[in-house]
Amino acid sequence: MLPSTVYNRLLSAYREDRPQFFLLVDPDKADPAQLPGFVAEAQDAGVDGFLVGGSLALLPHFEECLRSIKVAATVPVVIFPGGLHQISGEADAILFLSIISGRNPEQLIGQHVLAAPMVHELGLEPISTGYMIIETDAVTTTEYMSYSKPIPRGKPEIAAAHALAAQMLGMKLVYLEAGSGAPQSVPTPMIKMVRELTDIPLIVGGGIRTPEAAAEKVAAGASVVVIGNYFEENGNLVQLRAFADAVHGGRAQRITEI
Ligand code: 1GP
Repeated sequence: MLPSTVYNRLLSAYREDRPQFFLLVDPDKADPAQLPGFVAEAQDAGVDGFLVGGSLALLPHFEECLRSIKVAATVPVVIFPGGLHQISGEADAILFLSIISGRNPEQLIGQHVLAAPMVHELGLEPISTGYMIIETDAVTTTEYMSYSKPIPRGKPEIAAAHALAAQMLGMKLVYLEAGSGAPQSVPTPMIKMVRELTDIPLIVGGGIRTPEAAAEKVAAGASVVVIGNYFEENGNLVQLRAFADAVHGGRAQRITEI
């Protein structure tokens, strides 16, 4: 049996074809006092995990947010770091992200050299992730802050070659990112081609605002669908279950409709 780590949980879900629905919590938009209730509600609705982080940090309460989430969380809580300021032992794991779509050495290896000793010392589980920013009609915060050129959205083969290289380099996850609040999500043919060429879990996020869109990402091959912005509106929380059901049942419409 695989040791119980966050990565092995993701890997088992991938191998057993159980798509996962993760929420992104941006600490700049969160009230720590509200987080335990939000987390409990999300889990009841079927959320499988939480990513916590963001490209910017305007408020100094990252760790407080993590602690508040952990009060109620029974599912993995994973740091999605915007930089070195978002490393903490309060989470279950950290996505050790290399922005492989760009050629900015700081985002490929520089920041990681600074982060690694801290992650090690904290005993935090690092999950090495080949992270790709995918072009949309807007320049997203992720793209701007990372000085990383996105992959053209009409070129699925470029994304697939990057994903394959990430897998060959030993990375454990591939993450296709349109950017938080992006006007378009990652194109379905790109997800499909990355899925066909690789056999590690594939995370897809950015600009997903309907259960149908979430299901479409899963049908194309996403192992984990991440949604942030849409659930920052309180009124949208009633739809959590519809999204969770769409992700969990999304394999049913596989491929024939794409
Ligand atoms: C996670 O950045 C995304 O990959 C979240 O994007 O906020 O647009 O859902 P949204």
